[in-house]
Amino acid sequence: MRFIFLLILLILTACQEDSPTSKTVEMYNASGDMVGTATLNEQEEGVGIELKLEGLEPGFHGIHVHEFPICEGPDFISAGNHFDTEGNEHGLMHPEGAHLGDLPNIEADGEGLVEAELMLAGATLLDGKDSILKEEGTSLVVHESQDDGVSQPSGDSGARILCGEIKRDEDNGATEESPTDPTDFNEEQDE
Ligand SMILES: [Cu+2]
Ligand SMILES: [Zn+2]
Repeated sequence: MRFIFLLILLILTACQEDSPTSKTVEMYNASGDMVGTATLNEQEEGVGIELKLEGLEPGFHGIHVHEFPICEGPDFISAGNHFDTEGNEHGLMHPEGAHLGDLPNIEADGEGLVEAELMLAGATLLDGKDSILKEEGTSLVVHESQDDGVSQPSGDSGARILCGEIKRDEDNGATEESPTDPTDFNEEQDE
């Protein structure tokens, strides 16, 4: 019984470590209004992104992970360039691409809503050079127009219209799956 108790303790400790496997990012527009969320999940192929947005112009929009976790409107230039760990060219269709932060375009429907699931292949929320949480973190940026997949430096996707900071912090993410139901412990200790 003691062994199981220790095992549970170990698991709980592991969950509370710095690297979350899931994280919710709030997305803001140039006026500073929150217009949706991106839920990031660590998966085998990379980081899965579940995107829910509103208030966009109908049609396609470029979206990328940018290198700094700083979303200062209205232009979001503070987010820096695309997140890139290999010195690649921009674009999922570029022969010398792509940036690790490059993603396929998203499409807003006639009401300006987006519900999409994307995969940031090769990236991770855990430690390492391809971690989108390394150093201070990164950001998720949505553009005014569609990314053509080849033009430098950003696929001719126009202005940055939404931005969300992807970073480690106490009030977001890591806490979601840290279960501490004290009754679990009591049951074990009764033995
Ligand atoms: Cu971008
Ligand atoms: Zn790029």
